[in-house]
Amino acid sequence: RNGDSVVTLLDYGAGNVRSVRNAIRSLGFEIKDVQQPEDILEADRLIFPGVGAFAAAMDVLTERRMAEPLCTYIKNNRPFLGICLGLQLLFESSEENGPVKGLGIIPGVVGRFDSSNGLRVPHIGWNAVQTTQDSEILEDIGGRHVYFVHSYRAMPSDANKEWISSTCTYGDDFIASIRKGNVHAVQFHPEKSGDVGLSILRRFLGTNTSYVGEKQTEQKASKLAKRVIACLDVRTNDRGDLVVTKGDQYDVRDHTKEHEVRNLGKPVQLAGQYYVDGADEVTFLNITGFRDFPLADLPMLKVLRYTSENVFVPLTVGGGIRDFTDANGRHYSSLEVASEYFRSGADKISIGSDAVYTAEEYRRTGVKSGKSSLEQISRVYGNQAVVVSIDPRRVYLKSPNDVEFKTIRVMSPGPNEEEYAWYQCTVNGGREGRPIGAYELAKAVEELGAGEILLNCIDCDGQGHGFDTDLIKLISDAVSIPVIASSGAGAVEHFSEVFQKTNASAALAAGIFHRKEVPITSVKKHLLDRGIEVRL
Ligand code: 1PR
Repeated sequence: RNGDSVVTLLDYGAGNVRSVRNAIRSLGFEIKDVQQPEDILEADRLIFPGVGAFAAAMDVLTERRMAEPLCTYIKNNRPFLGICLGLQLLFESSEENGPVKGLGIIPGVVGRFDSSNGLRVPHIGWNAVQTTQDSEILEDIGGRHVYFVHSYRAMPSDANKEWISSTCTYGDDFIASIRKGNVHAVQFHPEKSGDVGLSILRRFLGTNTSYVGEKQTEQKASKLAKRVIACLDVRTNDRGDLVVTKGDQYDVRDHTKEHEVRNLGKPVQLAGQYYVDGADEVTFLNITGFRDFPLADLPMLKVLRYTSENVFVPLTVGGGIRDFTDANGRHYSSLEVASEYFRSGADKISIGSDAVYTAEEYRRTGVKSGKSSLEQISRVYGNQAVVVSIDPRRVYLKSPNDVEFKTIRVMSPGPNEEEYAWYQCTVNGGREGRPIGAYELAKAVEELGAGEILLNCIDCDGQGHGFDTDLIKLISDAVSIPVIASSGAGAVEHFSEVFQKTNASAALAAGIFHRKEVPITSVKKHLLDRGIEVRL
């Protein structure tokens, strides 16, 4: 074994570091896991991808007697790369469920983003970094977008300024990376930052090739980019093959005699293509997850495993995330289902039907039981890992007083000249309407711990007439977590429209990408021409 190609990984088992492993392997390196404290001191290069909550991570490091060798390793100026929490833990303390003491190597306190001025927290997405000193591994990266997902951050101060190698602006200027000698740490996720991220890892690993993309001549003021997401609705067709399908208002069968499930391609292959085309994220929805038991649905887990080997942007998976009792009476909790997805390479899971029942219950009782899928998964993996997917249908009304739910005055009247509408939530892939509106659901799930909302609209799905901007404005103004606009994209103009008229953080499309009508690059270029910040 050639020692030069081995990287030591400090994975304390708190979450998904599969993508870090995949990224290291894709660069031709082998991974040696830290098994005991001594392995840290013997490492040639150490990568520490922190996951989960600050306090829990410190507890594990202390219990396993790893905190001390880690501090020694860093103080000896040995090659080190901390990622996300792996940066935060180097500071003196964190306010996350605290104050909690950190490793105390860098002066400063890690605090929460201030959401009081309407800033959406968590900070999720592609934001540009400004390099402040020769950071070595960030060469050529200043002004480029990298992927962040976090609610806490360390702030620059006189006491820590010699450590700072780049900053990023989100509300305030916070520390995006540090460097002193051979010690590096980044708040963002290089393993999820596409080519730019891989080039950062490559440089840390010493293969020192420059970033091959277009050279950035000047650093732009950092601004969170609007994300363009490719969505793959996945199910098994009548022949038993797992296919990417696409519905019209959720009907995925052809209008022919055979009535077959539309087949638009293979999930792993399409996801790989969208990554190369510049998708900022890829979402898989197991659209028959409400029927089948997801853990029996091994093909979907395999899809994630294979996809995450080559796709270095965030992956979300949804469909069937709920408690389940199988035919033998064995009970699986939604947390087990989600954990299996995370282990297979998902960065976020998305909950649909189950979140509707939870929100209904919460509205009825006013009590957070703490036992719902949403609450449990968010508690263990953090709210940035939990998306709630809403499948609303527009219901026209003569008067806003006709229902107890939030209504809006519609731009174009309904079939009987109705001027108002509410958006009724549905479950089981749009098959059943429930007594709760999209507005009420969004507010409730935000309180219960959702980190993001994927906002579909059954009326617009697959129609290509544009997003329902009334609905998206209503929801994106009502919550302070990011909202992903979905359903109805048919042309590049629909993307600029949704970002200009609403506060959506991302726009998702399926049909136009699968049918190759509009490439992702054209969407990005159009947004850029309209002055909308995107990652190129
Ligand atoms: O309820 O937790 O099992 O989750 C089921 C998930 O599957 C939900 O996220 C739900 O939205 C999704 N789903 C269920 N049935 C369908 C269906 O189409 N029959 N797909 C379905 C929903 C909607 C979008 C679509 C956009 C963009 N797909 O994700 O990709 O509307 O399409 P477009 O750009 O072509 O207009 P659970």
